[in-house]
Amino acid sequence: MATAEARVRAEFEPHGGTGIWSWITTVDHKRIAILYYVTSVVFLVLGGIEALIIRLQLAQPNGTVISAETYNQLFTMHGVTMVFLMGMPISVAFFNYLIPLQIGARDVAFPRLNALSYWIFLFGGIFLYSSFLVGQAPNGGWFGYAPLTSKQFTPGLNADFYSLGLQALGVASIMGGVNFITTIINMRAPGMRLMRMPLFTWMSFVTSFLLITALPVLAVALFFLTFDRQWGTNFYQVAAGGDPILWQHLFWMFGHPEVYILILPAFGILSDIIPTFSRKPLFGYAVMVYSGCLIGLISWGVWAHHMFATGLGPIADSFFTISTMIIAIPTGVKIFNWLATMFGGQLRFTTPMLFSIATVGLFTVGGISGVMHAASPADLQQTDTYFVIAHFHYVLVAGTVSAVMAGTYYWFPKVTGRFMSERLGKWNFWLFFIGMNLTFFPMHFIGLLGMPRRTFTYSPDLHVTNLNLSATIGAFILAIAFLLLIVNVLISRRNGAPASHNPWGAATLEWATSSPPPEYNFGRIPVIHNREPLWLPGKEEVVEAAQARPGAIHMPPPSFWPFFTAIGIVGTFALFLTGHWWAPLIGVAWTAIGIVNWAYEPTH
Ligand code: HEM
Ligand SMILES: [Cu+2]
Repeated sequence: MATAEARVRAEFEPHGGTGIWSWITTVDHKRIAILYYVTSVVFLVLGGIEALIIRLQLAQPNGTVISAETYNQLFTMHGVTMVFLMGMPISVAFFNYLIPLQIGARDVAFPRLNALSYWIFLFGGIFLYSSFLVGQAPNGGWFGYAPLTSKQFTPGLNADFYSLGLQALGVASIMGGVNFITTIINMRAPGMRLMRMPLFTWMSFVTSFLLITALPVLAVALFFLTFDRQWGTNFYQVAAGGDPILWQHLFWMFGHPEVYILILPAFGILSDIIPTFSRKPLFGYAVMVYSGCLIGLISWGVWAHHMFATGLGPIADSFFTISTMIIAIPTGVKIFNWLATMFGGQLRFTTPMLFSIATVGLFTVGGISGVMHAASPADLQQTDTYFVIAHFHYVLVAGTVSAVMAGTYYWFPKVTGRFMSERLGKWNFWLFFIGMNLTFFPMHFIGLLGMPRRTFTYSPDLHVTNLNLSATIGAFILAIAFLLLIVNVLISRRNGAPASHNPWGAATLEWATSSPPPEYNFGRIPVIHNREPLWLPGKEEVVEAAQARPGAIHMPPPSFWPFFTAIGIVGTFALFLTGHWWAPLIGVAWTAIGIVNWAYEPTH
């Protein structure tokens, strides 16, 4: 007697397939999410290896592990990788998997565009890393200041790989932002009002607006750089009336919203996990939504706090000092509300909850040093030193990465139908916590004692040798913690304890579907009556609808054209390296073939 599940499947023809071709042609948001996650973790490992080599070089004064040029390439690629090839896409992995499930949709608004974004990201990352094959990886720092990136000071292809690679990745991010905004506005289940959406979806919504507004600014800056390098224009050339400070303004107009593109998804993850393991609704839901929107808005008005040392003048310095301190207020509200949610709750210290609590605490440490930088006189001491390195690793490693680890342990049962090992999870957490603080806390003092960032050696007279050695030891402990996460994922996929559709007893809609969800997500689109659909009256109906017999549901068929078109788009940028004006036209023609076939392929 076929199970109910099998009968449901029998009526709905899943596109499925598990071979490589099914992954190349998939347009299913859940599978695209897995592609984003796995690829981002591979880049996390690459960025981590770069960081470990940097730490080996800095373990002792006057280190000789690597040369100055290699050091420049490694820290630049470490920063570029961790921001553009790990931090942003791993958030998109969670966006992709969760948004449709949390709002009650069968997929995102533009499934093929979704696949295209992924393939551009992958090929863009491969293009950037191919620079190591020719020994000319980007070496001007992740924020590529002019005029260092000009042809005069970087005659090799280093800065071309940087500008063309980031340009391609920007296209993928903007497409993704448009896709998620359209999905959230148009594809919510009946009754899923905006102010009933889970915080994770809300923070993804705000982040998507930052993606489509901030990445174009970077695109303009990169076009100016490419024009200067390829065709001898003078946007950043002082002698010809250009201005290198223009690059800094453009880069940080993108760059500061960028750091919120990296952290707001993490805030969303915490706001979904902490209520579940406190057995209490999120404290101050509406205020959490508004403070997230406010952070997104204000993030556009603080960029020049990265430029206090460029001599903007007291008025500008004062304005950006105040605006930067103001952004600490909505952030503080979030930290208070997470604590208020836990207060008086029935706390369960599962691995996802431990990572969430650590994220709240350690992110606050990073936030406090951020407020210290906001005071422009103090920043003149701290800028370009290891104090700044400590600051942004507390907000990015103990913020974004720690929350991603929490989210991985939390939603793994939904994605696989199995739990991750809690025993390995606890090891993962404590090694991460100890490694994180041992690596980056000493850096506050290394910086205040005067060690500049981006220098491949230092003198023993600086008296920071032991601090640097402990940072290096910490980095290796952190590396073991990352490996444990990967091992736990690989083992638990097959051997983890089976998980039901709602193993944590959570409140949000994604837990109404089976674990893992079927290709069509919901048998019937449920009607939503409140903010915690699986905690409040009507929860049985919601689950029953989600797992009902599907009937004739149309799901978009697999397509090869996103993969094909992505080769054309990234190829167009890569062919600028040849220096021949006609070469990129080959990429344009290839892309055109992809788009025409895409437009005329049957979707029913
Ligand atoms: C895995 C542990 C990590 C270690 C041990 C580490 C270590 C370092 C070190 C030592 C530097 C400074 C190099 C220098 O200026 O001389 C650095 C720079 C940087 N790191 Fe990390 N990092 C780690 C993870 C991350 C993560 C997860 C992110 C972002 C999400 C990140 C983003 C950056 C950025 C943007 C820079 C600046 C690069 C530049 O100056 O151009 N790091 N990291
Ligand atoms: Cu900033």
